[in-house]
Amino acid sequence: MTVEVERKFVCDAEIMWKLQDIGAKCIGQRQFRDQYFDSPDFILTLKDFWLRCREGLWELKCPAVSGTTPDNDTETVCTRYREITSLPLIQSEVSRIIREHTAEGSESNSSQREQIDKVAENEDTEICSADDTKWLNDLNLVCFAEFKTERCSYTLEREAGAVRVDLDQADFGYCVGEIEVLVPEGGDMNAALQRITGTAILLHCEKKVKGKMDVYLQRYRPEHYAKLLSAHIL
Ligand code: TPP
Repeated sequence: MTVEVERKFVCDAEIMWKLQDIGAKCIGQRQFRDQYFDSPDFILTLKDFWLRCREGLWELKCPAVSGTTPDNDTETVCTRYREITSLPLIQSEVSRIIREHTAEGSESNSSQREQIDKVAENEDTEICSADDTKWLNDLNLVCFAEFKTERCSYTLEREAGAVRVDLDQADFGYCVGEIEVLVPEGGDMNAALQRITGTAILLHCEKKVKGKMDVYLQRYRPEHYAKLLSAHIL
């Protein structure tokens, strides 16, 4: 399993020149549509889990750092998420989170619990295709955000390894840059944080900025956004 370490930055008109100046190579441009899912009462995102389908590929981003308040700047501007991309693993992890949440409260009934358990054990889903939505219905998951992104990707070779830079333009009128390093399980997290900070300094892009989802929810899902803000997720 890999951990995605990422820092977002303001994507201004000069950014492409700055990337060229520091020797970053453009590795392609593509467009994709993202759909994000959660329960109607936001069980996943209030725990900082992000379930996404991007062009038929599923991904679950899970918080990779415990809830302690970091005291150094590098840590606060970089996010770290463990990424799960295997659908059966995603299904069992999501049903575990929902099951645990449901066990904490008293609002569930036994048939709801049975459905959740079925998805966890993968009983009904083994022979399903990736676009099958039955498991989403069984877990009562609904799409809360959907948007398209036009992405230009760059790679920059640093002493300790490559750094990826993505320039994203979302179809709801928001642009953001992302500096990203993937750290394999047990890899050197501090080195990755340093490579990202070093790149942000080289690009003169040290100002903290909102992500696409932040802006999307604030605009189109204010109730959800307010809940995430008060839970200190966004
Ligand atoms: N980014 C910041 C700066 N703070 C956060 N709390 C999050 C992200 C949490 N978060 C919100 S939406 C989302 C996550 C992990 C899923 C999309 O992640 P992102 O890396 O923005 O998507 P991508 O670059 O893959 O489009």
